[in-house]
Amino acid sequence: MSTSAMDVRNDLLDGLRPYGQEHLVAFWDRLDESQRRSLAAEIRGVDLALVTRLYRDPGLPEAIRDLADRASSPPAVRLADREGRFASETARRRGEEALRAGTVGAILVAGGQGTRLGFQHPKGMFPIGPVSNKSLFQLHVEKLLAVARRYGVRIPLYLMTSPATHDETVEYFAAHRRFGLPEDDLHVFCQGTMPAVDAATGRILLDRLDHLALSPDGHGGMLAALARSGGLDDCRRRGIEHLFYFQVDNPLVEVCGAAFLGYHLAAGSEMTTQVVAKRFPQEKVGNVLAVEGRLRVIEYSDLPDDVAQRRAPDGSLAIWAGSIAVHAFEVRFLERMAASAEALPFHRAKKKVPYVDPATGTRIEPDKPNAVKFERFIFDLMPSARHALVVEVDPAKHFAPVKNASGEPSDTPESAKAQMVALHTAWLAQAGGDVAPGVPVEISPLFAMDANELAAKLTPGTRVTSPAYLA
Ligand code: UD2
Repeated sequence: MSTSAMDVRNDLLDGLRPYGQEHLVAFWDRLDESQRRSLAAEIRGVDLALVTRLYRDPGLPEAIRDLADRASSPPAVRLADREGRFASETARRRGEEALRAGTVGAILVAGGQGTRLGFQHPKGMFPIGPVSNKSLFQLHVEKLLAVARRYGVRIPLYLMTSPATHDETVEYFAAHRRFGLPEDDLHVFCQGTMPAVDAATGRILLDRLDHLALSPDGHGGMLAALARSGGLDDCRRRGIEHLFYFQVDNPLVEVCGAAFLGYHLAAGSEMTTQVVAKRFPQEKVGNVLAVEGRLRVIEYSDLPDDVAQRRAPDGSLAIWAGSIAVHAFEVRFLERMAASAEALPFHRAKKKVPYVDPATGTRIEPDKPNAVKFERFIFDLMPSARHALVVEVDPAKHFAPVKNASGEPSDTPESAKAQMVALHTAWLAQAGGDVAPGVPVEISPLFAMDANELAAKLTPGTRVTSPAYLA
């Protein structure tokens, strides 16, 4: 080993020793020059004091039980009442004013690895159009373009990737000319990572001899990454005051919905979140709770089962409001939060993470959870908001998550496509058309964003008898 390689190793060891992480350079002499450089850079990028503190910290469970015991369900405004009439035209008009004034932007988080779906590319590339086969990314961009066109403005898209999805996402958008989004209106930024640690010892895991087991730091990583990438400055420069936030995996999301934004604005809310009425206690959505006048979200996996099962006197779920991870943020609120390192706590999750055995250098595929991963969740900003608001939406119109692979019982590509077809079939019926039973129909957002827009374009009496894509 050259003297300089020894120096680098010794230097790294000095930093690692106080935290008991010396094993990370155990295979130094087996690495070539470029592998050493990349491993050294990865090690230097880790906040070892933070990782040590997080591993030792008992985590949230006790605090969460305490919170859950003091919590009640939040009051929520309803985007549409049970009959489907808009609860408030005033809210819609307010949202439309902001859209027309060009003060609204959008953030799409797409850094997740989509492991459950079993798709080998960024989830946004997954083909979801029931007839068109268009991808989630294309669908989201077309929705954004349709809103921008309706209000005669440009709406910037801040798109978050992770190291696992970044390059392929960028190439995909370039290959498709951003699906029509002007270059200036797409700001792609990459979130940070956190190392996985051995659950029994707290040692950081090596994924390969020259590479740490790193994974995205949760969608809460958006806050720091948006600021770091210049996204918040870009908002300020363009006069964007509010950001509509959504996840890549929901093809039914109403991107920049005017009524939703209108409620957010009318309430002077710093953070507004969409919820659905949970169908069963352990549904995989965040639970929105009110604790001593502050709203917060407790993730489904963190909510103790007995608390989730609690019932109101009328038999309905006491904790009923499920966050579908669609939010509106005031940009000034994000700026204030981004300035505070402690704004978001880390959550721990036990996961199966393949690793290199530090004693032998062999790679091991564990058959049960062996590691702790640390992630931040963006919804943890909610208690810090001076004003926060909950808006209830109809899941049939707003929520069709694509989480699991085909064949699983729920939240599959098939269930999402079926929901899209059902909604578009209903729009056609409302617009005076008719679809033969069992025939799939899909309406491009660029053709119509709702039943009213469709009615203006459809010849009355239109009958669809074979698979149709209206574009
Ligand atoms: C998320 C919410 C859950 C509910 C549900 C609705 C969390 C922790 N849970 O559950 O409360 O609202 O969605 O569908 O938010 N992502 C990143 N970077 C990351 C991790 C995730 O960009 O490091 C993105 C990911 O690409 C996806 C979204 O965040 O768009 C949700 O991630 P998930 O699938 O891990 O969350 P899930 O389904 O457990």
